[in-house]
Amino acid sequence: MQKPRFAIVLLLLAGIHLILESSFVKAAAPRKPDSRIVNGREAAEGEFPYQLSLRRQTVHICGASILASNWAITAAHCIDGHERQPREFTLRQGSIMRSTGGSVQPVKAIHKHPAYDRADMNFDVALLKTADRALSSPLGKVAPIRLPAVGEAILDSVPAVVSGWGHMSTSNPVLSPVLKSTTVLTVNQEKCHNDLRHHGGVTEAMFCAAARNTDACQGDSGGPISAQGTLIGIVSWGVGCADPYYPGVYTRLAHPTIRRWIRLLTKL
Ligand code: 4AZ
Repeated sequence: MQKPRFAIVLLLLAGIHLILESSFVKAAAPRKPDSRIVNGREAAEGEFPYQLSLRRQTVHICGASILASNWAITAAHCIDGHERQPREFTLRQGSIMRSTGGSVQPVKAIHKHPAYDRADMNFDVALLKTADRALSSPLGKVAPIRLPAVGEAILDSVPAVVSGWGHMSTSNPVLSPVLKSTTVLTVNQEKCHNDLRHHGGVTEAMFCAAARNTDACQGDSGGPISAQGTLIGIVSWGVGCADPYYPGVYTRLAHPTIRRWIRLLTKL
C-alpha cells in the first residue's frame, strides 16, 4: 500500500526539514524553469492570493487555502493526530516565499472531516479556524477563493491550476523556496479508478488530474487546485509525482458529504 507512506514521508520530511531547512534552500540549484518542483512555473506576488503555507512548529508541512477571513481548508492527512493541538500550527499568508514575507497567523481550532480514513485517504479534508479577520490584508495580496456548489460535476479534461511549495520531483525531494504552480487536466473518474486499481482506486470523494511531465508532489498536499476561479479540490495523494502511469489525486470539494460539512461549520 502506497498511500499511508505519503503521510509518514511528510512527517519525516517535517523533522528533517526542521534541521536542514536553511541548508536545503542554499543547496537548491540556480533558477531554471525546468528543474524546480515538478516543472510548472514560479508564481508572481499576488497571483494566488488564497494560497497559504501550513506550518507545524514553524516548518512548512502542507499547503492550505483561504475560504474566509477566519477559515482555511487543507488536507486531513496534514493535521491527522494533531487536531487537538491547534497551537502547534500556523498559516503564512500573503507571500510567495515559503519562509519569509506576508504574515503568520495562529490556528485556533482544527476540524478534521469525521469520515476521513487514513487507510485509504477518503474524505481527506480539514478546516482550520483562525481569529476573526486574521486571513486578510490591506495590501490586496490575500483573498478567499470560492467553493463549488453541492454536487457540482467536474468535466473530463478540464484545465485546472495547482500550486504549492512542494518537491521538485520524486528524485529531487527539495521544497521550493518560491511558490510554484502548474496546469493539469482533470481525468475521467473511471479511467483514474482503473489507473490506480493496484493502489486501491479512487472514491467519489476524490478526483484525478494529470499532465505530461508536471504534477503536484509531496509538500503540495493540502493546497489548492482551482478551475475558473473555483476551488474544486485539495492536493491529496499520488503514486510518485509526474509519473505518466499515475494521475495525481485530489479531494473533491463538491462531494455532498464534504460540501455540506463545510457549510455546516463555516456557513460558506
Ligand atoms: C503528497 O504526498 C503527494 N503526484 C501529493 C501529490 C501527489 C503525490 C504525493 C501527486 O503530498
